[in-house]
Amino acid sequence: MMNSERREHSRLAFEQAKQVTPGGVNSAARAFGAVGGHPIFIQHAEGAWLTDIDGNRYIDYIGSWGPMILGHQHPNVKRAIHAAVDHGTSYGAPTTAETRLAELIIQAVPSVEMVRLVSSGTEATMSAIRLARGATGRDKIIKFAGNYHGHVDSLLVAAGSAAATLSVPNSPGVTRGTSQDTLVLEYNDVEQLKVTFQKFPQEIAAVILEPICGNMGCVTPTAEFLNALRTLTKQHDSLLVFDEVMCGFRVDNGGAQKLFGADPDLTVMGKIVGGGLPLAAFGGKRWIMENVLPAGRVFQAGTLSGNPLATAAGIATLEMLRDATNYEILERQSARLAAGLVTAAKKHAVPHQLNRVGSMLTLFFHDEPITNWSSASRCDTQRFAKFFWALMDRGVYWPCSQFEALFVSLAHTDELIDQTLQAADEALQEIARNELK
Ligand code: KE4
Repeated sequence: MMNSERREHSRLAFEQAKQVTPGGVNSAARAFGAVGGHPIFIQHAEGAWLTDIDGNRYIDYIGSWGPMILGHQHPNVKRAIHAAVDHGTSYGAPTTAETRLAELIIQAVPSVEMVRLVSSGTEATMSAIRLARGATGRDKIIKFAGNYHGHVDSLLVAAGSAAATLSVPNSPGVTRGTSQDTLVLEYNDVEQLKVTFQKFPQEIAAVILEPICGNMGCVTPTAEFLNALRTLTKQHDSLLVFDEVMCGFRVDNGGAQKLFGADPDLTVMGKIVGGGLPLAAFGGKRWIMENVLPAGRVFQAGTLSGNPLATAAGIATLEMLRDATNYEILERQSARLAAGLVTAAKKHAVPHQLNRVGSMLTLFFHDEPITNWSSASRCDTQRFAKFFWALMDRGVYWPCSQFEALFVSLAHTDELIDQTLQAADEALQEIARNELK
């Protein structure tokens, strides 16, 4: 059993980091804001393991927020990066590796006929939104509460007045001018989608969604919702944009669209596609993508786009993931973990819901079905925080928010799943006992 004293170096490192970096982190998601305490600073990662700077080891269920589906330091990925680095690190000129990675993406993702590589998921969604507006000549974008698409100004919005579905900025610095063309609807609400298209006929450039949500915890679309999205966007000449930054290559080699048999117009990808290095992509139907500069007039560029080291890591990762047996292994291991978590929660009478698609899942601390942001937001986040730290003290590193998905990798063996379930059982027992006091 570990305790906070054994994270003293991380605590001191955090104090030092806060002197030079806002909040001591380079991404707000890592600051442990939702669970309290301080983040742990990582020294080493290998397979399914993280080691912090105090020497504590953890079974890792964040996997760098999704990219590490093969496990940390997979030999194929390491070999590819080492080979690439001997030829330099960045050229600002095209390479055949970028074409190879684009071909692998196009072969895997059913709706994608052309692709542009960028350096982050945010950059990919920002570019996809600009492209959708440029290709349709329209301004309005529909997004859904609880969906996160990176820190794109026009998507950093919250539901405004429920009636109008008009949005309001949800960060200082996002102007009303930027947010006024973004409409925020409730995920899985078909009626609201229909009404909104009727209200803004011929004004909606695109609808963007996480086809499998990870950013309110794991939430899946109903078949009715998916059908309505495709039918209404086609009917109104709007584009359907799947943000598969998280679920792409995660739930299937072809992502959520392959799993659901969906046919979006544009797809945004990230995380796994870069094999753990900074690389993301947006792609889709050829007639749309050929609007992107210099083929077309929609501006898009990037110094490190298609970086040689990142494309090497991405190619090695996607080549591995072409073997469907990987997804059979991920399904088996993830199903074991999910079943064990439910058994433990039931055993200790802790209200819970577990949503899972393949190797992305969330144990929600709530007893009603979690189908959208309004249901997810009713989770007991205090209880989640206790669970998080009880797992950390038992060497299991869970996502540091109730509103995130956890990820199982190919490195999560039966033994590690069992070790995790033992820790989860003790953690849930501890919660149940403390709450009865
Ligand atoms: P990045 O800019 O962080 O590479 O990607 C943004 C993004 C876009 N779309 C989806 C569906 C995403 O999940 C993300 C980023 N995900 C978060 C975690 N849920 C990244 C964690 C972080 O920001 O540190």
